[in-house]
Amino acid sequence: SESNSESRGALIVLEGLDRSGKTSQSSNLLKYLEGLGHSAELWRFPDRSTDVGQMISSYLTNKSQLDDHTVHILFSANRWEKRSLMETKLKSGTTLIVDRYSFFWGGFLAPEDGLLAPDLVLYLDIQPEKAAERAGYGGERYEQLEFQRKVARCYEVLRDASWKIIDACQPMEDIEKQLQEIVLDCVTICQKGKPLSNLWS
Ligand code: FDM
Repeated sequence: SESNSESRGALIVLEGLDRSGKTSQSSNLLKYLEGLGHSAELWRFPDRSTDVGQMISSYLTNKSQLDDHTVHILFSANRWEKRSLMETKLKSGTTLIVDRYSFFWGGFLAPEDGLLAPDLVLYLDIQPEKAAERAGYGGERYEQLEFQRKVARCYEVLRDASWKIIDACQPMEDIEKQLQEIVLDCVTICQKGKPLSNLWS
C-alpha cells in the first residue's frame, strides 16, 4: 500500500445534475484507487441511513412536506453528523470519494461554515435537457427538468476556479481516464502533507 500513518487521504467530491454520471464515475474511481493499493471509501450525501437522512429521504420521495429552509438545514445537519468520522478517516489515510456534498442548491448557506473543505471538486457538466434524455429520472421530488435547470444555474453561481469541470457528454471511458488522472494528482498532494481546511474559512 502507498499509504502510511503520516499521509492523509483526500476529500474528493463529485457534483453534477441528476443523470450526469456521478454515481458510476464515483464507483469507478473507488475501484481505480483500490486497484492502486490506496485505502478509499465511497460516500454520498444525503446519507439516508441516519435519522436526519431518513427525514430527508421521506421529503425527497414526497412522503413528507417541509419548507425549503428546513430542508437545507437538514441537508447540512446530515453533513455535520458525518464530519468527525470524515476527519478521522481522512487523517488515518483513507481517501473519500463523495457523491455530492455542499454545493447542491443552497450550499452557500451559513450552516456549511466549518465543514471540511474538499481537496477537489469534480463537476460533471451536462445540459439539463441532455440529462433529461438519459434513461430513468427516478421520480423523486427534484428529478424534473424545470428544477434541474434551476440547479444548473445554482451550480454556475457556486462553482469557482478550483473546480475541475468535466464534459459529462464524452464517452464514459474518456471521462473515467480524465477523472483518474486528476484524482491521482490530488491524492498525491494530500499524501505529501497538504493541510485539511474548512469550508469558507
Ligand atoms: N440534495 C443533495 C440537496 O438538495 N442538497 C444537498 O445538500 C444534497 C447533498 O438531494 F436531488 C439533493 C440532490 C438530489 C437529492 O440526491 C438526492 P441523490 O444523489 O439522488 O441521493
